[in-house]
Amino acid sequence: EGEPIRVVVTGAAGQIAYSLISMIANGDVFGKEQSVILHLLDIPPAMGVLEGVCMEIDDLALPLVKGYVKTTEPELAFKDVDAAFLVGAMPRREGMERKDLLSANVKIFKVQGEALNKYAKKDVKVLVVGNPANTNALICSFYAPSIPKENFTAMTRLDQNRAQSAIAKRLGLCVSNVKNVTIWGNHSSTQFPDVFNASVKLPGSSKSVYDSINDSQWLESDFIKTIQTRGAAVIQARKMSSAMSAAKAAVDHMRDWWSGTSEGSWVSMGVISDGSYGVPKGLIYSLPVSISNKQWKIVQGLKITDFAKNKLDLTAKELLEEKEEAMAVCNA
Ligand code: NAX
Repeated sequence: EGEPIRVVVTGAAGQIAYSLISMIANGDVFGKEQSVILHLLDIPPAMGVLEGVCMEIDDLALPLVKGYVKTTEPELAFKDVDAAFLVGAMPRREGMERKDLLSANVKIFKVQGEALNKYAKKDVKVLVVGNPANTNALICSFYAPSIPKENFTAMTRLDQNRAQSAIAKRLGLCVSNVKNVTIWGNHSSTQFPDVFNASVKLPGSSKSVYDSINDSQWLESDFIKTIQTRGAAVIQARKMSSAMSAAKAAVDHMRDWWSGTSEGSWVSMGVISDGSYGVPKGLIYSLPVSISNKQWKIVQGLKITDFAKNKLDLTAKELLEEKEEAMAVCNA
């Protein structure tokens, strides 16, 4: 088992964390051989609930858990951590736009960036889930200049999973038959779920999703709209935002970052843009990445149609605006 790694989950008393913590504790992220010490951060009014969560961590009786730290103090929460799930934020409620959330949430990520900078390991892997995830990750990185920018990522894996599942369902196949769906841009309704480069794998054959579905009308309108607004649809039905699926997506994201992607396949992560695909440099933008040795690399050479290019630009524009607003909040 070796040395335990330290893993922080913020918003630890919240609904996503409730699913996420048990999966981390079970070895679903860092492997069944890797023991963990959980660092659980939340705010003072949530400490009673967090106490209950800790009781349940005890009661899970999982051998990989070597301890936990329950705290309201960022300096304790981020001390020597190897991996960070930044989930804690004010969640979007029914009828609320992401923009309303921006100013409240960027302040949280400024504080946490500063704490990561001071207290975390320099190779810490940071996954931001709390919305607006891309911009929060950017702010967090900005305030943690001693940690490489590549170590800050935002979650669009839930969008990827939603898209992959919707395609599989339409074809009556299993999700594992659908490969290389890409989410471009912001985790918001401007995201572009792209199946142009995706394929359907069946034993002995591989076909593009476009050819398999053979309905470009559906693929370029209803499908995209459904994925873009899926979060709102879940809120409307459940009266609460996606939690079980969000936790699973966070597990998928960090697990792939930790152990790599398989040859020829890629996943989508919000990462610092380097100008690839004409995306403005210096945004946290969801891109197709392949991963080995715990390092992600932007997949190059994917075909971008004019239709797609438009969508890539639109979501970049939103991220540039968010960045500007966020910097204004931070500098105020
Ligand atoms: P909950 O409201 O259930 O939990 C949030 C928790 O964060 C609460 O316990 C709260 O006390 C805590 N918190 C607030 N401020 C904090 C701070 N400064 N430090 C530490 N903890 C703090 O929300 P939940 O449903 O768990 O969602 C969490 C976040 O994930 C929200 O921002 C939500 O919008 C976002 N989501 C992001 C998704 C993505 O794909 N990137 C999808 C799911 C989800 O909507």
